Amino acid sequence: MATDCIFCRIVAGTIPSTKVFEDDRALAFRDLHPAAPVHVLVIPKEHIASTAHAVVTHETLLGHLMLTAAKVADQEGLAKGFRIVANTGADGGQTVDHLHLHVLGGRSMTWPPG
Ligand code: IU
Repeated sequence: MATDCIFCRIVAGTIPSTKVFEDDRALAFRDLHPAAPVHVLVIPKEHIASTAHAVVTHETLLGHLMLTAAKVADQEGLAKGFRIVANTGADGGQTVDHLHLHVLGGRSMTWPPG
């Protein structure tokens, strides 16, 4: 855990969140500022700063996060489709330095994103 990391604090429960899924390796909670009718963040409980900081020992965990994102989408009723986003680094639009997958759905998405 990184003590100065907001998402680590959410994992620890010292900052509240609206959880939609949790297991031993991952947590999914509703984004505080939703950009779509459904907007959930899927994070590893282990602190990894971004996808650019992931290493080969995280391979199974990264797969688990992707499967968790799909499970959350199913749980949220997004049968018509959804988008999974991993903003990475400053130019990627990442604002919280704890790896996270955005699961967005409930409306038709546009492409390319801004
Ligand atoms: P980004 O990809 O790093 O930009 O996404 C961070 C997201 O975390 C963003 O959508 C915020 O609204 C969201 N968020 C949150 O849900 N709760 C928080 O306490 C903080 C950010 I700080």
